[in-house]
Amino acid sequence: MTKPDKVVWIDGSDKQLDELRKESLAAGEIIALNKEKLPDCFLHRTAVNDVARVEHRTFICSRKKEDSGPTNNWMDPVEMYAKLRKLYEGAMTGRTMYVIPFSMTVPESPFAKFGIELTDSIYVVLNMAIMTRIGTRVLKCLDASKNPSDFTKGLHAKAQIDEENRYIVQFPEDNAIWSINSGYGGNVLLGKKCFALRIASFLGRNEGWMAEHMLILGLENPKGEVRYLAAAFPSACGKTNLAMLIPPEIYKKKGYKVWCVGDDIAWLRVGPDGRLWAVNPEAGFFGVAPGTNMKSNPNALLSCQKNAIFTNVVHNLDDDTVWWEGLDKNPPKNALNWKGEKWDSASGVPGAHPNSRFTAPANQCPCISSEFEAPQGVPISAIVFGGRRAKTAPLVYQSRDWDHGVFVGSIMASETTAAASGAVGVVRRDPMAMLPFCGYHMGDYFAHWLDMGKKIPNPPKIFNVNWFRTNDEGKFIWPGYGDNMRVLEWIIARAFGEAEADESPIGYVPHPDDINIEGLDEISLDALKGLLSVDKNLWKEEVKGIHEFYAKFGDKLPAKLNEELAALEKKLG
Ligand code: SAT
Ligand code: MN
Repeated sequence: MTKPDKVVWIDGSDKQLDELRKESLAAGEIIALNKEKLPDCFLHRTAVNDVARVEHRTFICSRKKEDSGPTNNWMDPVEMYAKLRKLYEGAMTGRTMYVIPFSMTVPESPFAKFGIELTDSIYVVLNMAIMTRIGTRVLKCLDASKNPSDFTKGLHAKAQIDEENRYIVQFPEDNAIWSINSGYGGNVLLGKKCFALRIASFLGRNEGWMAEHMLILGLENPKGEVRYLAAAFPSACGKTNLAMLIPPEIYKKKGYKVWCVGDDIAWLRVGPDGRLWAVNPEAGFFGVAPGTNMKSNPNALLSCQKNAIFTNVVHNLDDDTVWWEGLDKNPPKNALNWKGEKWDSASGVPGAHPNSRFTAPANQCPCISSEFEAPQGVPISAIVFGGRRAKTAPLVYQSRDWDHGVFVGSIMASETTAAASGAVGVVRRDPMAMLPFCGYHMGDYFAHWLDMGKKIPNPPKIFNVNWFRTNDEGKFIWPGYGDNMRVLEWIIARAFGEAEADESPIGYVPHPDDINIEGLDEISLDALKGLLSVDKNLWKEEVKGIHEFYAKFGDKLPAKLNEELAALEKKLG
């Protein structure tokens, strides 16, 4: 259909990847960076119209419309295939098609799922080589696998990078993903959102497991015990920062450590011991660059000092390094912006795109967990939901039980970010941070969550956090970053029944004394009280919004969630 001139099978060897880098360099698709300062690192610029996920052009083409649901775009698969076939016709003429066998999680893991991505972009090959396990090693496992649902077929063509004809399409019943007219991140690295979330969430429902938009981290206490939590936040709300958090000095001194298992996606299954176990299906980080610095996230910065790909950041021409807003206070003088234009930092116009990214191998992260590639994953003691909310949501609260926790996840709302095209800063409902990533009807997804609760004999406790509450001047009250450790400590202690809490209409909130603010000068006990307060009037407003949102799902909304909503209304008085 796409009629490539050449077909190249990706074997995953360094030799082949090196040759591809050379070809990509020669074609001007990537730029080599400083060999001493950033060894084996490259810069790539996407087309200016192609800088983020495109939710309005993303489709879930299940056979029946009601299986895709009110939160997804849908088209009849027969129609969609026909429409796309025309766009793919001859799209690779004069180009090379790369065949990338890839595996989500280590291919030897019993939880592994495999895919083949066909693409005409070397940038995609090089990114997939970091983000997933690729090559002959995967083909062998794929050969041995007996379950057809273990294999997803992905097709990507850049075509003309034409926005009007850009389509990111999942066919869940066919285990197929077709993507065309984009060359950017989540639209084209098909192992990531398309497969590991949209297709995998559908598989998980059918097979009794969960694919979630969650980071996974391990918190080591001074006794050397490591307790794991998984946390769901919308794109560009700090998952990568939380996953690699460096505890404040007072914690470090006592011997607390945080270990990163994953920063974006978790696949969760009930283990033989009745707990919920999680693996990170990915092999790398595709993190937001702006705001990443030696204070906010040194581990992320250290992860991308070699073998990394930078997309849409500033190019410092003096020493062939990269820069972005918030990296440091010294923007380069002689530089090109993310579009490749001469850039003057004094102009006040940002040089890096707000959704510019680094792609870095996870095993380069200084705090990568020893369990990062453990085939059975890690046992999860707490699930944390969170979003960006200037008001309403307190710093942290705990759900009363699993079902109430599902309710808390289902009513998540967050201000939109630059990770997707469209307006930024608008509050929207984003249940479990899965709004753009659920591969089937969101009402059925809620039912699956409730159902999983019955299947996990020893379920994790469920929490909600909000690092983003602002004061009257619009400034964030909570310092965030490493200091989020103070909240995680309470969460983990609660999960193990080792901490106190107060009852509130929305769930359990810590008593201000329960959050350790030792050594945190910018927060007074009064400010903390404010952060933990639950404003009944704001929550009554919130309830109205939830009613509106729930109405979308009609009779697919599990009755249990309506009961939870009624209970909340009653508690608010
Ligand atoms: O573009 S990605 O989907 O990979 C990143 C994100 O939006 O979370
Ligand atoms: Mn994400």
